[in-house]
Formats: sequence, structure tokens, C-alpha cells
Amino acid sequence: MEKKIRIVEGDITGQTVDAIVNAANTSLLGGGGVDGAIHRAAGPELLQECRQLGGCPTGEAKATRGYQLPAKWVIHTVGPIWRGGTRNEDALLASCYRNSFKVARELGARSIAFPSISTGAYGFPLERATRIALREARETLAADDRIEEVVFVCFGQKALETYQAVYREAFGEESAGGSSSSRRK
Ligand code: AR6
Repeated sequence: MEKKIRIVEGDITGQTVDAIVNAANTSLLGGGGVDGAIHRAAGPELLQECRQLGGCPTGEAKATRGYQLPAKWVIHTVGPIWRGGTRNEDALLASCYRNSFKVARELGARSIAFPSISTGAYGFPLERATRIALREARETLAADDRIEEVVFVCFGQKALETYQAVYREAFGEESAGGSSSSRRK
């Protein structure tokens, strides 16, 4: 089961998977960070489709097509803004992962790549977020045979090392996937 989780360093827009997850905001109309990168790589049709979705509450997820991305779908989720940990941030972040997996199942996606939701502009502590991400992936993979591969795309060395360390702690072994992504555009 654990072998279905891969940890790679790189840019999520180059990932060859069925669906990539976007760390968006409640407007779903684009932004900076990974959201900006995904919109640039997918092309303007992505924004056109996002305009039809009417936004998305924190912790939920909505899908669009991937347009010029190698991924067929983009699952847009909205992570919590970190406010010190007292505003239900952990549960909301877990809900982003859970709802993204739920949407992936509905789409029939077998492989899905995640960025580190909320850990950039939204300020969620990286290690704490990584524990939640890996726990949710593990639980989904244990309960669901249809999702075959979950890729965590780490943007930079610090994120990569954090994911690998939390993975070792949780699973007691090295993760599959190596230390650099050959799928970068
Ligand atoms: N591929 C993979 N990961 C990336 C990429 C990329 N191309 N670019 C950045 N990251 P952030 P948030 C990492 O700020 O914290 C946007 O403006 C980055 O290093 O993109 O959820 C939205 O519109 C970090 O680890 O998202 C919202 O307003 C992670 O992606 C707001 O930012 C998430 O950082 C959402 O903030």
C-alpha cells in the first residue's frame, strides 16, 4: 500500500498523472504560487472554466479540465489560512485532502499529484501539514483500490526533506520516487 505514495521534487505542472491538485483561494480565479503556475501552464481556458464554478469554500474541492497540462484534470481545493492553529486549521487541511480524493474518485482518476497545500502564502507550518497530507493519503489508499498512485510534489529541497522525514517516521522505510523529478517541463 505504501508503495503507491511517491515523493518527488519539482514543479507540479509537469506531472504526468490523471489529476493535479491546485492550492487555490475561495474565488477560484487564480493567484500566485502554485495556483499561478497551474493557470499559466494550463492556458486561459482554465480560468474560463473556473469562472463557471462560483468559487469554493475552504476545505472543499472542485474539478476542471487540465487543458494544456499533461494532467487531464485539475482539482482545485482551498486550504486554510494559518492563524496559530486555533481556528480548526488541521481539520480543514485534512478535509482538503479528503475532498480532493473524493473528487478524484468521482472523475475516475487513478493517479493524483498534490502540492503542499497551505504551506506557502497561507503560512501553515510545513511539518505539521506534511503529517496531515501523508496520513490522509495512507488512509485513502488503504480504503480504496481505485486510486493507484499519489504523488507529493515538493517545491524545493526543504519541502522534499520534510516529506521524506515524515514518511520515514510514519511508514518506517524510504519512500519511492527518488529525490528529483524527471518530469519537470
Ligand atoms: N509546483 C509545486 N509546488 C509549488 C509550485 C509549483 N509550481 N509553486 C509553489 N509551490 P502556495 P497556499 C509550493 O502559496 O499556501 C495563491 O495565491 C509552495 O512552495 O502556492 O495554499 C492562491 O491563489 C508551497 O509549498 O499556496 C491562494 O490565494 C505550496 O506550493 C494562496 O496562494 C503552496 O504554496 C494559497 O496559499
